[in-house]
Amino acid sequence: MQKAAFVTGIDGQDGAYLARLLLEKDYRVFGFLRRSTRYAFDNLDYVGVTDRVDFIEGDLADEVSLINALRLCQPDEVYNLAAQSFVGISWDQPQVTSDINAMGVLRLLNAIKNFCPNAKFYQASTSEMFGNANRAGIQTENTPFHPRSPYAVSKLFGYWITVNYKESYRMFCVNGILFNHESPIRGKEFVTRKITDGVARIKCGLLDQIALGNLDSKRDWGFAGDYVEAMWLMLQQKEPDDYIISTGETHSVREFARIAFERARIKNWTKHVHLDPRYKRPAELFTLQGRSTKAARKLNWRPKVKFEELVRMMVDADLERVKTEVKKTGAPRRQS
Ligand code: NAP
Ligand code: F7E
Repeated sequence: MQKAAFVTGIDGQDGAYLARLLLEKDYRVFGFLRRSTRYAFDNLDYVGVTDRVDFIEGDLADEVSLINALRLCQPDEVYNLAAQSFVGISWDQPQVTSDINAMGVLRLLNAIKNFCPNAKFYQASTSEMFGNANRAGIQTENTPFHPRSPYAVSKLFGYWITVNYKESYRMFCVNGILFNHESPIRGKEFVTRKITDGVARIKCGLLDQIALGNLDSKRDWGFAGDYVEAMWLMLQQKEPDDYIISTGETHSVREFARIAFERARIKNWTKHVHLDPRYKRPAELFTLQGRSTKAARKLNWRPKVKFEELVRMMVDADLERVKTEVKKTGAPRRQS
C-alpha cells in the first residue's frame, strides 16, 4: 500500500528536497503550507515536484489546523521541518521563534498522539543546540547542550519534548541533529547563499560589495540533498533513536567566500567584502564540527557532496540565475 507522509515546512529548502525524495520512493506527500498573500513555490519548482504535492493549509501556531490536517491525511510518517529557522532574527523575534520552534512541536506531537498515534515522527533538531559547549572538539550525540541564541533555546525544547513523547507514550519519535546544510535553494539570508548570490551579482556587474559579519565563524557545511536522505532513513529503523548528521569537516566563512569568488574568477576578493557590524550576533557560536559515525554505522548514511563541490554548485546555480535575470531585464543596475 502507498505510504503517506505529512511534511511541515514543505516550501523551505529541506521540504523541497525531502518532497522530491519521498515522491521518488512512491509516497503520497501532503505538504503543510502557511497561508500567505503571495504563494511562492520556487523551491518546489526548482526540484520539479510542485504539481505532485497535496497541499494542506495551516500553521504550527494553530493546533486546530494541525488536527484537521492529520485527520485528513492519516500519515504513516510526519516530518516536522517548519520553523523560524534564521538564528540572526531570533534575537529580534524571540517570542515568535519560541512559539513556532518550541510550542509548535508540542502542538504537533499532541495532535499526532490523539489522531494518528502510530505515525512515525521526525523532528528537525539542530547543531545550534550545542552552542560553544565543546569549542575545541567535535560534537557527538553525547556532547552537552548549551544553546547560544533564542533559536537554539527554542529548538532545545523541541528536542526534549520529542524525547519526552517517545518515552511517555511509546510513540516513534526521532531527533535528527543536523549540522548546517546548504544548496542552490538555501534562503538568501543565510551566509552561504548570501555569498554565492552576491558573487554572481558582482560578476554580472549588479553589485560592488557583499556586507558580512564574522568571517572567522566555522561551520560543518553539507548538502541538503544528502541530509534529507538521513531524515528518511531514521524513520525506517526498527527503534526510534537520535542521530547527528554532519560531514565531519569544518570551514570558516572566509574560506567559503574565497572559494566562491575563485569559482566565479573574480580576483582580489577581499575588495568585494565589506565588514558590517550589523551582521555580528549578540552571542556567537564560533565553531561547529559534527561526528556522524553513529549514522554511518546504524543508518549506513554518509554525505556525498564535499565542501568545495557544494560551494561550486551554489555559485554556478546563482551565476546562471543572475545571468538569466540580466537577459530578461536588460542593462544591469548596480546596487551598493
Ligand atoms: P527554511 O528553508 O527556512 O524553511 C522553513 C519552513 O518552515 C518554511 O517552509 C516556512 O514557511 C515554514 N514555517 C515557518 N513558520 C511556520 C509556521 N508557523 N507554520 C507552518 N510553517 C512554517 O528551513 P530549512 O533550511 O529547510 O530547515 C528545515 C528545518 O531544519 C527547520 O526546522 C530548521 O530549523 C532545521 N534545521 C536546518 C538546518 C540547516 O542548515 N538548513 C540545520 C539544522 C536544523 P514560509 O515559507 O511560510 O515561511
Ligand atoms: O550563519 C556568520 C554567522 O545564518 C553561519 C540555520 O539553518 O544552521 C543555520 O544557522 C555563520 C554564523 O547559519 C554573516 O555569524 C557572517 O556564525 O548562515 P548562518 P547558522 O546561524 O549557522 C543551523 C544548523 C540551523 O539550525 C539554522 O536553522 O556565518 N556570518 N556574516 C553571517 N551569517 C549571516 N546569516 N549573514 C552574514 O552576513
